[in-house]
Amino acid sequence: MEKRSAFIAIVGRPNVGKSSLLNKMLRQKIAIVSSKPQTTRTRIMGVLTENDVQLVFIDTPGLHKPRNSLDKYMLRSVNESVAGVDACVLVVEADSNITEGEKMFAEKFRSLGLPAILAINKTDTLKTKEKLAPQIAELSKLYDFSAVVPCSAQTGEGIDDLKAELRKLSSEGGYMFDEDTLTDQPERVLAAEMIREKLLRLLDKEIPHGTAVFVEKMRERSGSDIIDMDAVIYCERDSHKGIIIGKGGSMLKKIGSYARQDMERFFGCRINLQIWVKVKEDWRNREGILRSLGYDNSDFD
Ligand SMILES: Nc1nc2c(ncn2[C@@H]2O[C@H](COP(=O)(O)OP(=O)(O)OP(=O)(O)O)[C@@H](O)[C@H]2O)c(=O)[nH]1
Ligand SMILES: [Mg+2]
Repeated sequence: MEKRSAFIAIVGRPNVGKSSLLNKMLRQKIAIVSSKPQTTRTRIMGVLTENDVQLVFIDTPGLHKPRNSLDKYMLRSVNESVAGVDACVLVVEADSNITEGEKMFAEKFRSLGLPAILAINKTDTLKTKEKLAPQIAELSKLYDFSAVVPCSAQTGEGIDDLKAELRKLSSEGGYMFDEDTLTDQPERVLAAEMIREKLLRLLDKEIPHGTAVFVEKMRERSGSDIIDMDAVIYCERDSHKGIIIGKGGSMLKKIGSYARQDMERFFGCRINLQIWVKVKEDWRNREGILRSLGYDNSDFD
């Protein structure tokens, strides 16, 4: 059979479960997930090669009104992702109202003539499925979706249907990447993201949103299966630094130990992780710093 492929952007409002769906479809965790909105900051590519079809997913930051340069970067990265793909998955939460976000995406699909599938995620939270039909009817007025798939990234319900619908949108012409490609994220970035996920999980409110994580060193110790890693957490204020470190270093220890467990599972070896916390005031508005931390708009110019 001729090999087929498709580039697919996963889009939607913050916190609807875009990254969770990507991980579930790939059966590998490459995108971090948290209960706080605006978890994903960059485009993350994940590749699934199955049944002679290669689906190349682009996970995108949840769309929201930009308040600083980092937000503007995120918004641009969504726009650019949508412009360059064969199809989109618009993710919404079951039992939620239509907002400006969905309307804006529908408008974008229309202007680009882009096929889109509507994924209604978190169906596990519904007590009965009665609410699905009216929600589907409302959303279907926005756009002529190629398919509507109720699903749950948590239980796996509907995930195979979603993949099957996406395969229908693929075209002939071979694969874009090697069959065993999983992601375009370098190992250092994956490791830094694992640390940022723990910050989002363990710290309250705005503090994690004002952090960036950078892995400065990642080196295999010769003759052993240990990787030595140095990472820096940048935050915006001295007071935040204190909170991230915690009493007697207790919070930083917890962050490091959870992140290390994830890394050891993913990389399949032991990790010796050292983390420092540094203050860089207002980094989210400083283009030079954004660039040095990997939030680089120049790819888009
Ligand atoms: N109950 C339930 N929770 C889910 C499901 N999918 C995702 N979640 C939860 O929803 C929250 C957000 O998930 P993410 O995957 O980070 O959402 P996102 O859309 O990528 O968010 P941003 O990157 O911030 O735009 C997390 O707490 C997930 O555990 C689901 O199917 N059911
Ligand atoms: Mg995400």
